Amino acid sequence: MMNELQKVIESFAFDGEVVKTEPFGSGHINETLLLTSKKNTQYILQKMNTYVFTDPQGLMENVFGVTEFLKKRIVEQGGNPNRETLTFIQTKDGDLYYNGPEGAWRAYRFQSDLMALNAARSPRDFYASGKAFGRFQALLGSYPAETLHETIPHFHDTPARMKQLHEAIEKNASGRLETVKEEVEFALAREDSSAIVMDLQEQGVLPLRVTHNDTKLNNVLLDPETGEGICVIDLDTVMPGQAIFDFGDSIRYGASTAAEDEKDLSKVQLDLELFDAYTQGFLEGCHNVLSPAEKDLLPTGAWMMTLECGIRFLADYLNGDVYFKCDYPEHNLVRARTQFKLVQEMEEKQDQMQAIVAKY
Ligand code: ADP
Ligand code: GN1
Ligand code: MG
Repeated sequence: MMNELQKVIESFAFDGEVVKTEPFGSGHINETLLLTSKKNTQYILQKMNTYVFTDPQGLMENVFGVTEFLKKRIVEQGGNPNRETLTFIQTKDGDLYYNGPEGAWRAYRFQSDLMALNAARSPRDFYASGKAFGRFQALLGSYPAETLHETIPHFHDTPARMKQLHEAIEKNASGRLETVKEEVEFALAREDSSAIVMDLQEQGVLPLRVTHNDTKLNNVLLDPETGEGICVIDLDTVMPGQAIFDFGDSIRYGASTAAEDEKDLSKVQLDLELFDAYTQGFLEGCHNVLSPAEKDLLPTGAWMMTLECGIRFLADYLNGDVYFKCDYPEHNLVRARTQFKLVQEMEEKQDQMQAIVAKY
């Protein structure tokens, strides 16, 4: 009898019989597999996390719309659309994804000549990722935002994330509340400042743009030879959002001197050289579409994304690790602590960050 994974694989229009299947990448949300066919073609097969993404059809319509749009823009600019954006593989029935008792699965062509990094090897890598995310946003500048499904409502609405933390504290589903008093206090001490960006958005000071919303370093593929940022991936959260949050989430993850789950907090600092490199790359990639207010608020975007991510890890720890993939029981708490350490670093280095932004 055919096992479940085989049945999923059979449903996609791959070129040649799949002969090898291996776990791949280090994303926190989806289950990612690398497939190799008899013809030596490789594919990424992903089981979408439907706890996180409750509308896989809407999500895949976004991915379809965005990749088709990007391909056209890339061709206009004389680029290679198959290299510079994701190409997904339809099912044999012509659907955007496979939906069955085995879950919701989608497949992409594997970009075997590009690489994803979990940490920048040098400021150059980080500059390159900034340029790619900036370009991504510039390319989507004329995308019809009203056609996008909101795949995760209130995704970067920090006050709403604060509310979720309050709910997690109240429920204390994991019974861990007693052990995280210090972290909870740290987060709640910043509650009053958590609405700054949403308020400016409501006042029309900060415009909504079509943004990526998950701009971790490992969500852009680089050319291993030239070091250039080529292809932005992980398009699941492309939605109307804040440009300063795309900037900020990259800084949160990539401008730290340590990994997101480093246990030794003395190793976790904000690296201003990396901050500088990313700022330069992002602004170049954006082609100066950002308003003076947006530029001025780039450091705030970094601070807010780091605080928000810390809150999300902490809330998930209290909820019993239902959202982010964890390798061990304290994983989410360790992650929350690195984020809060970075928040503190950003508060201390605010003037230096502002001076770097002013340079460009
Ligand atoms: P998650 O939402 O779990 O982060 P991603 O879509 O980011 O899932 O995929 C996880 C990892 O798989 C990426 O960080 C990258 O290393 C790799 N990956 C995903 N798609 C591709 C692709 N088309 N080509 C090459 N590598 C890919
Ligand atoms: C998740 O999917 P991945 O690993 O690229 C998360 C981001 C967080 C990040 C923290 C859909 O990103 O929002 O910032 O983990 N994605 C989703 O590392 O929640
Ligand atoms: Mg990812």
